[in-house]
Amino acid sequence: MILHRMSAAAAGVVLLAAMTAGCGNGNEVGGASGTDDGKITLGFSQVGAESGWRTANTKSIQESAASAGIDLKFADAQQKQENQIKAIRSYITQKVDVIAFSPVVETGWDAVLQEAKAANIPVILTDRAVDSQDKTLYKTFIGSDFVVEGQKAGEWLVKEYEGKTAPVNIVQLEGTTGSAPANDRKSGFEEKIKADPKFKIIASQTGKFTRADGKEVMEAFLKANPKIDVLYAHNDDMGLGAIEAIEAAGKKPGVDIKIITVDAVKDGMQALADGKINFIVECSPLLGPQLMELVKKVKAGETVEPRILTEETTFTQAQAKEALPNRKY
Ligand code: GYE
Repeated sequence: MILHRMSAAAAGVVLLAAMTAGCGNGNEVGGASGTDDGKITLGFSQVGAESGWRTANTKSIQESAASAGIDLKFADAQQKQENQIKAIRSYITQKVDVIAFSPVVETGWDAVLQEAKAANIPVILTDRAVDSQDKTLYKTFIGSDFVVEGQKAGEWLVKEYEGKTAPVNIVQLEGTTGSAPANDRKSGFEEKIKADPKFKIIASQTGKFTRADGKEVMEAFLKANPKIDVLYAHNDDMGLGAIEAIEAAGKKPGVDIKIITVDAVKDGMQALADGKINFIVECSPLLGPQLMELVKKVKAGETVEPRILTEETTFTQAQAKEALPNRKY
């Protein structure tokens, strides 16, 4: 309990530092509401800076707010729900026009979303979902279908091992525990492979969507399991960390161990083109322009679609080589 309180206090300090550090560059949580200059003010609570995907997503949101003439108040929650709740409460106090956020985990949002609703501030979910039963707590949810992404990963694997009967030992690096992409990429993948008993998930653990944790967990997987045929990582960064661990163990990533990841950020695509990853399911982080359109619409009181899906594709090694030169993130 004491420990818990201490970590909450420490997190508060981090958030405060983020608030002050952002001053003057349009990133601050604090400051007066921007409504007096006639501009729309958007309070955005970001998950963190855990991956290449997230960096590209933040850039997309900041750049498109600037070009849409929207006053953006931006806070990085360092992958902590308590920081996101604090940021949202602060946006409510500042009476921003619209709140948008990418929820780090799916559960536990109803209370703060009810506060936003009571203050008449529309909320837009970007990238990740919440599990609230009350759909009036937010106007729309814009982002990918993570179940479909997991299914695409599973379908590729089923095809890759078509006609073979030997057991296929799979290890899985899961995203942040309790997050929508970790839950859904896992269930979509497992759904596609479960019909064939040769596919065996022999280990599955979170690597928190980061390179460092991906590497560390893969090291442990390699030590505990002499025969790993396939790695399924819920994002490129964990896959890239795992590649380092595989190489350090004297094995060839992409050959001795086949690797499937999700995102298709530049570093992932490069590893795919280099033959170290075998297949990537794309997840686009470029949500900024659509988000700003939605912000304007909800501010104007227009009705918007409750679910807006991002279009995305998949990449083989040959397709990655072709797409790399024009890749934006
Ligand atoms: O795949 C991962 C990031 O929520 C879709 O979060 C996003 C995921 C993305 O950390 O790299």
